[in-house]
Amino acid sequence: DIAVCRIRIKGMACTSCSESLERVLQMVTGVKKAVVGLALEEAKVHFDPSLTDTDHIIEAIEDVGFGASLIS
Ligand code: 9UX
Repeated sequence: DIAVCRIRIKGMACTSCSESLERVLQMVTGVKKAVVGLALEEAKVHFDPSLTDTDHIIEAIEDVGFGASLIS
């Protein structure tokens, strides 16, 4: 199965931020697809729940210096 979550992202200032965060998320084990919206301050992440979870995804975002909190 694939799950989808939405995460509020704080601290992105330009498209390089959102593009690099997308690449970071796509490298997280279990993440199948990640789309980051700069203006929306939001990431939509599709993931395999047998391989990762929202806590891990949020940690990966915080590790590269952005704020992250689960929306849904
Ligand atoms: Mo843009 Mo983001 O100049 O950390 S890459 S602000």
